[in-house]
Amino acid sequence: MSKEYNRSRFLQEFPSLVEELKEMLVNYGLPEDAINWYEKSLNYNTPGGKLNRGLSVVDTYVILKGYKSIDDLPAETYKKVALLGWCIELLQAYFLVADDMMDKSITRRGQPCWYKVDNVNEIAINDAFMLEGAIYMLLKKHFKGDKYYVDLLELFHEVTFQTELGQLLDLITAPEDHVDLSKFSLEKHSFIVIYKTAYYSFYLPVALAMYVAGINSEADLKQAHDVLIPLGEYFQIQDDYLDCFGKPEDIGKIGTDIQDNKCSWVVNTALKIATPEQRKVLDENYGIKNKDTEAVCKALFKEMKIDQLYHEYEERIATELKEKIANIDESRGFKGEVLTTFLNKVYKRSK
Ligand code: DMA
Ligand code: MG
Ligand code: MG
Ligand code: MG
Repeated sequence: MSKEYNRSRFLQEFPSLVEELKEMLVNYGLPEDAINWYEKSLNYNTPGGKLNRGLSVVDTYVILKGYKSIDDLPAETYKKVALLGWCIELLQAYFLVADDMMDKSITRRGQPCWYKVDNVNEIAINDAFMLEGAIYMLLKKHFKGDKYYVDLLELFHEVTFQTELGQLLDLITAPEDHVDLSKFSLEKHSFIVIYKTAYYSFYLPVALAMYVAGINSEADLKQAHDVLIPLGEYFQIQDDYLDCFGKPEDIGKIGTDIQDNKCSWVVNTALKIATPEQRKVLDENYGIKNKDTEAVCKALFKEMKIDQLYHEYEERIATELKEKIANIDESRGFKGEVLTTFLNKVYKRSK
């Protein structure tokens, strides 16, 4: 399966979804300027990323069904599975539009954050809601007749709620006006990232494909969960690492975690090993909206060799996950290969 081919095939599906959503607005009698606004928001916020989550639904389904490539799928089946992939991308778009406002970020995917675009501002809040709303309009239109329709709805609802729990804890652990590093810990970090990232980015695409493929016993969903959640935690630890150590050209965004007082893996790892002097530097410089104090923190993280600790963590977790995958019970139809594919996409990524 060529990665580029799968991606372009997946992208080809998007314009028709935009048309379907616009048609719904036409049927509600909305005026043209509102329809154009929605179209612009959909196109600006949904397809510009790596599309890993959406593509994963298709990849997972192909593997579970034992196909060789996406071209072996009946056209109708491809459309349905790709639609679920786009629903995750819409969920991601919804979270990101809101996340960038809450994090006061400047750029996303190499362009200004949506709320930073001229004339958008706080309307982005409603645009975020409408990106989420698109998921349920599309699911109803395309899946209402399927016996797993309610499973899909419940899964999207629960995973959305779990993500919001993670975002809540992320935000209240990083208040803007008050830096208190004693509120941080690697345990709290683990909870935040599992909820704010791992569920929707890793468990959701696989669970969706499993429902469509009919491989959906509690035991198999749990097997997927038990690898994908720690894998998602690893992915967000990479996000935290890249926020500090990555290049903006690679990651498509400018890191804000230090200035935003974020409970990131980087600062938590530093806190765990800091000498009293290093701790004092962090207390005085972390979480302040200022480039100079940010540079002081970055220099300290370099001096403390946090990047080396990150690479050690990366090797440790990859080995652990490979072992878990090797022990997957495939007797009910689930396949460890689904998880290996995910691990290979994440391992040592730089963007
Ligand atoms: C993002 O966390 C989580 C969600 C649910 C969007 P983040 O703020 O670390 O993401 P980013 O670094 O991409 O803004
Ligand atoms: Mg953010
Ligand atoms: Mg955030
Ligand atoms: Mg981040």
